[in-house]
Amino acid sequence: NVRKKIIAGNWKMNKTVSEAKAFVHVLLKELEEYSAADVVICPPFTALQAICDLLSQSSSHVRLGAQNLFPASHGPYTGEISPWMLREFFCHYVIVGHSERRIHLGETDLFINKKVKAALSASLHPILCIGENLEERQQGLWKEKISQQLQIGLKEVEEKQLADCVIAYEPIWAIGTGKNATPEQAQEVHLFIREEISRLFSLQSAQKLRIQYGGSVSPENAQELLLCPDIDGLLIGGASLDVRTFCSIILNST
Ligand code: G2H
Repeated sequence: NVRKKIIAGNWKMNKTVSEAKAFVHVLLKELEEYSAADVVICPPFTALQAICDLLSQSSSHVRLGAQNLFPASHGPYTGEISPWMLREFFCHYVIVGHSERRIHLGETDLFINKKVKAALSASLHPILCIGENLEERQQGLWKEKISQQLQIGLKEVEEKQLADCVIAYEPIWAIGTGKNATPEQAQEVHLFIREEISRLFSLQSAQKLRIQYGGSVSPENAQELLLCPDIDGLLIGGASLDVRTFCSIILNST
């Protein structure tokens, strides 16, 4: 397995600028010279500038990610942020299609596809989130759901651009519930995602693509999830908010 692990913290709507700075000070100390896995933090937009400044003064490998973007370069889109605005803060990644945005803001697969393409055209790495809800899992419909989210979400993405994408499998029933998918359940879906990517693109591209797991990741379950052959990293919400907890997951992961 040549895929480098990628561990990202999704802070969601948490942390003021001063809280974010305090977190990053400790993070940079704890992860000084660490490079075994790619580490990404995704703060709210309001903290991007402050964190960008701190990262630029350090030699750390920690990367910055945003939690969302709007698929246009500029224009009359009140309250939205363009890919180029994120590039100003040296964001490398951007989360796209998180289930919380699909649920609370009505984002559709087609709109998410526009965001994936907008991110790629601005040289940002989209982290495309997909995953089924509890009902779909109980009714045995998760394959159909995942397949549709991939097919539409990655529509018109060129094969060479796929190398810049990350997929995050986040079963909705496991998000913020304290009830993570078992390593067996997650591995089964991750393998299915890789097979779908192989069908949509090629086997070679599928083997290179990094697929993260997200949903109630904690220091207790992170290691066993990461040991699964098709789990290439983690997208961590709640457990990324405490810097010591987040670092312990990273430092024990490789
Ligand atoms: C899933 C995850 C991070 P949590 O949304 O994206 O959050 O780890 O709190 O379940």
